[in-house]
Amino acid sequence: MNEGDVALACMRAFAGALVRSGVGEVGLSPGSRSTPLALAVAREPGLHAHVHLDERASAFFALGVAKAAGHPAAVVTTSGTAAANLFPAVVEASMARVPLLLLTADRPPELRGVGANQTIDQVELFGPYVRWFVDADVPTVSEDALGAWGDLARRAVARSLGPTPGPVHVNLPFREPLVPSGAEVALGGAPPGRTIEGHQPPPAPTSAEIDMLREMLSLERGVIVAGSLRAAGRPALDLGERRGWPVLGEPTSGLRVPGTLSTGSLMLGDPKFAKDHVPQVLLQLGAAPTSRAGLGFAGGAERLVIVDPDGLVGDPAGHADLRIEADPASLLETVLSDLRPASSTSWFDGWRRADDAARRAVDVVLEMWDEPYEGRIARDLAACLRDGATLVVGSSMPVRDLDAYMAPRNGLRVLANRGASGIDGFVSTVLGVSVVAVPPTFALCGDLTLLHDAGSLLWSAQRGYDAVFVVPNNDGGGIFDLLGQRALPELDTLFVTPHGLDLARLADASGAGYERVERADDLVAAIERAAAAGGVRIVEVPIDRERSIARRAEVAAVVASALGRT
Ligand SMILES: Cc1ncc(C[n+]2csc(CCOP(=O)(O)OP(=O)(O)O)c2C)c(N)n1
Ligand SMILES: [Mg+2]
Repeated sequence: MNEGDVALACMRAFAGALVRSGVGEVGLSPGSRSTPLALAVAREPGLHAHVHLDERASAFFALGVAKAAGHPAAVVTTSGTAAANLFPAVVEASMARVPLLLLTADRPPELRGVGANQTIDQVELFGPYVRWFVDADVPTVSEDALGAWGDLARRAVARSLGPTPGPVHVNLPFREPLVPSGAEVALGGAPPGRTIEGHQPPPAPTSAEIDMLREMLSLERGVIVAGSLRAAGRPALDLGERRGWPVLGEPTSGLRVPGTLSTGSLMLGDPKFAKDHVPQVLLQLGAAPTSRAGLGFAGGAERLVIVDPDGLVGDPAGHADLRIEADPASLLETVLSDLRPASSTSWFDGWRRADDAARRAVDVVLEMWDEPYEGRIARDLAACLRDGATLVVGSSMPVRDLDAYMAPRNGLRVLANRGASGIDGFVSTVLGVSVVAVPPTFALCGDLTLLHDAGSLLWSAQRGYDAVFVVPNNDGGGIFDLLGQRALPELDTLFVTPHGLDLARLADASGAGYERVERADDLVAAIERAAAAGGVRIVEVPIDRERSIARRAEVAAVVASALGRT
């Protein structure tokens, strides 16, 4: 029996308790110091190890799993910069409230701070971005080792789930020899039983908060805006119906469903419409709106009420008159029955007429254009997927285009890394989601977003995942054409960064399937072919930047004129 045998036995107790706490998927990367943990994970029948070369990708992969499952996934790394590579996904998980277990191997205390190879200070490595940090003991045979390691795993899972879900870091020091001899080690104590914790509910709102909410909800001209949310639920729609308030659900809210506005962001982008429709109260559920127009509209409301289960930063401009940390569905259900029906339907009818007119006008113009346009790609992709599908959408223009152009529908789940809105780790996130979602998982992302995580595509495209990436390729970050940087002489070199890279060759090198779509009408058939073929596939849609800028202006003009006629 050596140190490696003891460490493996303890890590097996830890891994077994992870399974009993509902953890199933683990991202894992090669390394020596993590040997006992890696072996324990691989040898635990209830855990599925997904091997990634790059720890950053591995962490985003686990984030994708956890985001789709609503339950933590784990990521295992060796020591040193391997552990530091988890940071971007940790930040995203923290800000988007995604439960994640970070299991980093480390040197034992006597080898820290003395210049040992591949050793950095891993204590509290992720600072305020984790909900809990534990520097575990070096594994030893003790009276209650089974109970203690099991308990550590169980507590880590529980802390990742609440009260505010997020990442938990367990730093695990191991002494050499790290490789077990194969000798059996009998650990003392008994493992804790099966305890699967769910999300812990936020504290109940006070009666003063509820009274104030009722008062706000009794105003006549209200609008409900749902940003990123774990579960918005039916009560928001019931509230809209009862009070005659339009509901504008961002795709990631789960509330872009029939009965809600179809072109809300495009309408709010029309200055005249926004000016004529300032609400007495805007009820924001979850995160702040993604679009500038939505943000401006929320900021211009006479009163702003925010209901969010996690206290997400949902009020960047600091306008809120009332903020309640509560689950929107149950809170709204509580107050719904006390609210009287709207006294007139004119406010609601005005919004509905405008939305119908804008939708019709936008659809007509999108159908007229033969060449691909990002707005139509977003609209058609969201519309063509089967019920039960999951769509992961990248930051930059794709998330905004989906918000602007997606028609309400049931049966589609939309996910995005919008906690910190990075363009990093996208491919890995999608592949993680694909482990949980109905296959295949669909993704919409820009070319830079795909390239940022190209390593993950190279590593994972042939590892049995099922995902279709639809990539409007405008040769760089087209978003900068729509921002103030457009006026700078350095627009291309410092901001858009055209790369000229051939995505077909990237697909070829990684073994991913590939198809290029040149005409707008051909996209849906290409997506269906890719989905039917299985595996990881890229559908590239070339976009001309200058033409896209002109098309966006044309859509805005068409919307303005349709709204002007209502
Ligand atoms: C990790 C990270 N680095 C940089 C940025 C800043 N950024 C926001 S959008 C963007 C360009 C994205 O380009 P692409 O994915 O091609 O989408 P497009 O703008 O063309 O729609 C960049 C660099 C970011 N959000 N995240
Ligand atoms: Mg781009």
